[in-house]
Amino acid sequence: AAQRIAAKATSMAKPASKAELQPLVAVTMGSDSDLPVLKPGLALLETLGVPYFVTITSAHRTPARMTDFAANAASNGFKVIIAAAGGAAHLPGMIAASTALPVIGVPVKGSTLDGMDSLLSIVQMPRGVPVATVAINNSINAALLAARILGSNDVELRQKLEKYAKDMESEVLGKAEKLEG
Ligand code: RP5
Repeated sequence: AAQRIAAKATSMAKPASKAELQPLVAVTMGSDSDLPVLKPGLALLETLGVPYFVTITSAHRTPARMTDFAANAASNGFKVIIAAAGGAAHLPGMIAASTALPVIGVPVKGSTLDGMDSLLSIVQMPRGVPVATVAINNSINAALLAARILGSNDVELRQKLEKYAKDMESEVLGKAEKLEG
């Protein structure tokens, strides 16, 4: 399975333009039903030119695959992992238990409990096993945080993030001006 993930990591990488790039962010989810929540974050990674690999590893339905994925993530060349899950959302924490790479958890809102179950499952990690938890369904912030981690060692990426913040500021200022008349 490790080789399969490594091979797919190359074939399924979705860099903005350069297909040969090593994926730096591994994005995984507990179920394909989580994919719609992750889509905006994946699109942002593409916009930022951050090559990523996307897959499904369920903590409960495919525990061996999940552990294999996490344990081999660093040797597969990934630098950051984004893990999304809903309900009893053990995936990000279990991945963090099997790798020393930074893990960003995205709590996915399910059909009941408004995502509070996912949020608490992901954020309440025991001391020693950190997961950086973003807001419920906020894959945009997961992508931005992953990019910031990579950007700490990549000036060009950091400049793109600075531009992202500037654009956001201009947008809000424009709206405020319009509202004020
Ligand atoms: C979790 O259970 C998944 O992350 C998903 O959010 C939730 C429901 O999964 P499905 O029943 O839709 O496959 O493991």
